Amino acid sequence: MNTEKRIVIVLPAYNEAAFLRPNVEKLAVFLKSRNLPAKIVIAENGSIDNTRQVAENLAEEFPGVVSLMSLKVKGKGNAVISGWLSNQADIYVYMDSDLSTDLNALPEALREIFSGSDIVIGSRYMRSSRVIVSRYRLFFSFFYKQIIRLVFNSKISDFQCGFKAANRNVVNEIVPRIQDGCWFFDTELLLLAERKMFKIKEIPVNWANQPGRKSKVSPISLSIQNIRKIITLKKRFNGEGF
Ligand SMILES: Nc1nc2c(ncn2[C@@H]2O[C@H](COP(=O)(O)OP(=O)(O)OP(=O)(O)O)[C@@H](O)[C@H]2O)c(=O)[nH]1
Ligand SMILES: [Mg+2]
Repeated sequence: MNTEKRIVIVLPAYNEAAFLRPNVEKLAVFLKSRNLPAKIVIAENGSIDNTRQVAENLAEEFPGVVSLMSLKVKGKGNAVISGWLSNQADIYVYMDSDLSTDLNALPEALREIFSGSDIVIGSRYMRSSRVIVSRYRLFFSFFYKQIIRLVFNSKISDFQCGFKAANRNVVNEIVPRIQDGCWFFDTELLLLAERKMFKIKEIPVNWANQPGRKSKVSPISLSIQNIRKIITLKKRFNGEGF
């Protein structure tokens, strides 16, 4: 894909030392093979393994392509939001650094943004999506999205897939209004954008957990936290007259 647009891809990374190098190399090779002049920003905070060192080495080995942001505040949302807000670009992408979403979604997402979508999200719930996930995780994730759809009257099918792209309007107008810095941030992003009538396009993705990697999420405690966050956001929407 030949593009003059500036593309930034933020990879949130926390304790990813074991997987970061192969994944960043894979992404860099992919970008080159597709002629995509994107910058990769590794957004790391407080890892207790040597993720930061691995990221520094990668930034040295891929000058002008890979850079590192070391953040003080914890949370995946904070990492993505800081990575997006502190880089000038035309298109902003984030993907989980374990590359659980197949990279073929990237050119498709960019094409959709070029043709006028404000936000493109990977969805694991479309007919042609291919997803390898345990029934246990599937249960929580399905239940979560159904609750959100009901409470907020949303049309979105997957709030939490770790693959999203947005244009500059979204980053200027919606991202600064996100209040959650952890796991709820992308649900908030999508609900705010949907309310403001931004054009959101869902694309099917192939999705699988990286073999051997342990998730950083505990579904039960996350569900409890999320219920509180849903109530708070609903109140905020009512109060602010969104
Ligand atoms: N910078 C930063 N990144 C984080 C933090 N927590 C998680 N991440 C990153 O966020 C991405 C997603 O983490 P996962 O553990 O796969 O969580 P998940 O994808 O929501 O859950 P699974 O469905 O179990 O994979 C990975 O790239 C993590 O390294 C954090 O506190 N800070
Ligand atoms: Mg994951």
